[in-house]
Amino acid sequence: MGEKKVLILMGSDSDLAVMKAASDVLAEFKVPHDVRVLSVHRAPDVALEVARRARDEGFRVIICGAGMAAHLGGAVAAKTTLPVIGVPIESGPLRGLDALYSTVMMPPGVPVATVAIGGARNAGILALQILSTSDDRIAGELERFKARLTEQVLEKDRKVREELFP
Ligand code: RP5
Repeated sequence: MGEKKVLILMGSDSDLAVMKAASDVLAEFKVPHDVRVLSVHRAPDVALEVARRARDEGFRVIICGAGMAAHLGGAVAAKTTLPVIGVPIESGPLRGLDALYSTVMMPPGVPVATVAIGGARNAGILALQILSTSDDRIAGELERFKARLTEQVLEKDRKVREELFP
């Protein structure tokens, strides 16, 4: 494994069950990455310092997953010029809507590219797509990945039609 390219941050270890999907898809594509539990509420100085240093450390994309009043993505985006992808996590009585709004409703100038509630796998894929703009190996793997998605749908189409119209 070479230099770590993607930094995955999450607000709590309770987010790991969801956020592991981002790490898993990066591992599938053999992309070196790091994973940290760093709450911007409970450990603000550490979290912001990690965000501030991320580009110099070689990271090219940051993924932030957090639940409830989810300020991690926004605060990290305030401290870096790297692209930041936010994953709202379903947690607490509002079941992720609070985290979705907190993550997506950023002021002009400080974007967080927010995926669906619990959409950690898509966050990983979006990170791969960003890396693919300057990495032909990842671009090629993504082409094959998309082709497999198409094959899978066509196979389902074939099975459903076979079942309904034997
Ligand atoms: C957020 O609060 C975390 O991202 C997590 O989703 C939620 C609950 O955290 P814990 O109480 O499980 O540590 O900050």
